[in-house]
Amino acid sequence: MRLTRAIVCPPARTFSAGIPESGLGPPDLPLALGQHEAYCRTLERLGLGLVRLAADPEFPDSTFVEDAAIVAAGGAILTRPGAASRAGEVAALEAALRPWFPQPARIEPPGTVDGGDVCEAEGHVFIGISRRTNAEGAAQLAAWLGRRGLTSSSIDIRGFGGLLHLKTGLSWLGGRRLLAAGEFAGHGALDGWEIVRVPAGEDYAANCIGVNGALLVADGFPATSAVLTGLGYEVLPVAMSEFRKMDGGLSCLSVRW
Ligand code: CIR
Repeated sequence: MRLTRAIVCPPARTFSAGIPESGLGPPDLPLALGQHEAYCRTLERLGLGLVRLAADPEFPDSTFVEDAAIVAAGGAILTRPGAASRAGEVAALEAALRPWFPQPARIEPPGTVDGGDVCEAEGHVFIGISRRTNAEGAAQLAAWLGRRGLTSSSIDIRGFGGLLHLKTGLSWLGGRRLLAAGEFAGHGALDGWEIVRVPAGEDYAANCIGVNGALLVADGFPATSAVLTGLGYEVLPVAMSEFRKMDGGLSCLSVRW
């Protein structure tokens, strides 16, 4: 499917006050802003028109826009992010989506969903049950996807070595092929799918995004890039070091459709 739009939001001056788990230390804001701009330019080069939100210092994690809204099968659903400090991020996504999706669906309490737990793969959607996405939220999302003609299945990742989100370790590469790290590789929930394993020591590279024929992959993971290039993908390396420090991956910096 050809993508035409993406919503992005640069990191705010409060970025380093976001939820940290990586243990990699605080991000360098000027470097993060440069990396974000390079990410945006890559999307634009690939033909996407960007909706650029203003940085919002009230929400330090608001650069990770994918957690607050999901676009699938021609519709949009606003999430209820699982971290209380992120609940207010949804309003900006709702406003940004309005010109295309004037009446988005919503995850309702007590459901919680982070978009990072949602991996669409050729008409099927994997939903991670995580510390952020609960079973009720996953069920609401599955029902909405079903009404839009998409099948879905859930995977409980809470025992997966501290993974924050499903897509921290799993990405769709196109067709029936998935890129998987850690416990995902060999997991029964992915039976019937062709699994490309992320080489040892490069788990962060599991979060990649396909955009109009190219694959954006985090820079600095040469073994993963080599595997993907060998499979025939056009790999575009994107510097992500400062977002990684705040547990963010490539997918979470945009909502694409
Ligand atoms: C958080 O803990 O919510 C942020 N610091 C990182 C969110 C990353 N989002 C994503 O991978 N989808």
